[in-house]
Amino acid sequence: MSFYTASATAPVNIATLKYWGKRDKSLNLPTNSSISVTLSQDDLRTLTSVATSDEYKEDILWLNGKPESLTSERTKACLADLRKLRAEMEGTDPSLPQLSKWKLHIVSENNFPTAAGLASSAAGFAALVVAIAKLFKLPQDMSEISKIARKGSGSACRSLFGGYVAWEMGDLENGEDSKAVEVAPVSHWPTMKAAILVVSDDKKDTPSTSGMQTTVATSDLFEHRIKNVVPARFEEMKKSIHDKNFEVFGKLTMQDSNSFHAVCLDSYPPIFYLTDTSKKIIKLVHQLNDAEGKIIAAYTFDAGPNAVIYYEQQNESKVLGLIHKHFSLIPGWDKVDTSKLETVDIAADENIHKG
Ligand code: 2P0
Repeated sequence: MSFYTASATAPVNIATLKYWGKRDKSLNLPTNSSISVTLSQDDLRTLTSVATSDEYKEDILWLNGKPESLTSERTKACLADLRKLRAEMEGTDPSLPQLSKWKLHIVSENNFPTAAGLASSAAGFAALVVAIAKLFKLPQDMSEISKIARKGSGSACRSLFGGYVAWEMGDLENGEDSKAVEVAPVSHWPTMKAAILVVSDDKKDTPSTSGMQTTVATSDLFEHRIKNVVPARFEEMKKSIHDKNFEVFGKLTMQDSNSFHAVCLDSYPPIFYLTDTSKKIIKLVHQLNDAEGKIIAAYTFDAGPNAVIYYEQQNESKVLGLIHKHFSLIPGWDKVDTSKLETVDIAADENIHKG
């Protein structure tokens, strides 16, 4: 019996310029480019181990200790692409073991509750694809591999890099140019921090994939967003990261979160992700920034009510102090579990994908 194994971890990423809308559903090709910040793996990450053997009879996945179906089209697309690249290697070097033909056993675990309302699919598909790419010893770079992770879940492609990451939408129909690239490593802006406010850990109302389809099909505002707003914002946000300009970065981040939730509201039927508590967090951050006379904190919300607040280390006590104070003062904050207010570091480059 021959037996090979590999492991990889992948962190969660939080978009500061949101991906919302597909131009091709099966290839997960987006209608706009996006930008994210990758969080530290010490805080939120998926660990995936894979094994392959000529004696395995079927592909099997265990997710957080439970057997899961490996029949989803997305997972199948990722496995097929990875096996195709391995088969190409085996074609040019017949001495290699024929791993492309063997079945896989996959074990995947999150170090955070799957139901925490935080995107787990991004880290999950990123770890799965990187672990198998390692097992197969694929020579492709991370941007190339990110195209495979993208087919699993769009946002997963961004979790293959640490620090600040762009997903370039590309314009080819086959998706060959729709990939993740590094904007800057975490070491470029070491004072950047993020706090996650878990407003609710309920399963989200409208799944992202169907929500996006509704928005693309029905929202007029969406057309405006992807044509007139995001292209310029994409360039401005990258520049703000290169310049380490928190005021610009923070303002663009908040504006883009608001724009994304506006197109959700403009969808028909409307999609609501923000709750009253989310809106109170938005107001609080603006009050704080107004009182400071400059932007020192920036909120962003994904397809759910939980907030991620970006700030710089030197402002931590001001930002977190105010949030803690208001938990007890504002009606509605009692729904927020303060024990879940976490500060997380931004991913350190050297930690990414260590198996
Ligand atoms: C993002 N979100 O850029 C945006 C912001 C949610 C709001 O990517 O269908 O799970 O798997 O490609 O990546 C969530 O959608 O969707 C998402 P699929 P995905 O992070």
